[in-house]
Amino acid sequence: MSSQNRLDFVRFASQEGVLRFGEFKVKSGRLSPYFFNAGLFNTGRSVGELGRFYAQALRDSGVGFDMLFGPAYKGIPLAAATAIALAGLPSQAAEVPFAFNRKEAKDHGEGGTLVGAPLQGRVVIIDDVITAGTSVRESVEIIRAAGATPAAVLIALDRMERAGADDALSAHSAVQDVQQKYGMPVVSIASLDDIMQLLDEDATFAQHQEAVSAYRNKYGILR
Ligand code: OMP
Repeated sequence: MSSQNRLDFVRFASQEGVLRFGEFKVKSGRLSPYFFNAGLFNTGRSVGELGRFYAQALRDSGVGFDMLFGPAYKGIPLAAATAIALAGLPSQAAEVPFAFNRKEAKDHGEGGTLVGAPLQGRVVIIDDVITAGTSVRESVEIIRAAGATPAAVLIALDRMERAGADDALSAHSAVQDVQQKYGMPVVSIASLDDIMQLLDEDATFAQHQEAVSAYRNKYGILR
């Protein structure tokens, strides 16, 4: 993705109320000056636009893939929206298979926990944000159990923050740990760097700049 596209994405997320500034307790227990709530892409227009950003980021990454996987629950509409957007890109094979899992196995009808296209070939996992990597780990297990290969993780926002407790910060982020552990790339539409650029360029966000910079200095991965 070009830096302009990434900036367009964080601006879009902010306009939709998905990216907010303030004080938010995140999964790690940290108090973050911003939060990205992908569940608020909740209209046909906005989720369609989101799918186009995911599709473009995946295409620009050059990652080879055969299908998409969206982990339940949040990954399900993300995988569908991205598959639709990919199918509309010029010179992309029109069929972009996708699958997702259920959280609870069904014991009637078609049964099982997997829905959609059969998991096969190189599979891209689609998610919103990686914090602890829980959802990625579960997805990798599901994909491997089906005999397919996890090829990459595609996320909306890379928060670029070091994992671990305050008194034992890791040198790496959860995203970097996922890349290292599974030997596959994590492609993001945008990152904390792009959010900081938005704050820098747009005077309406000026009051949040200091808090986000301080958070980046405290928890950000080393450059
Ligand atoms: P993992 O699947 O364990 O990596 O967790 C991802 C979680 O990150 C989601 O459940 C969200 O609640 C959370 N999250 C966001 O969605 N956006 C943020 O900006 C920050 C977090 C977070 O809690 O760190």
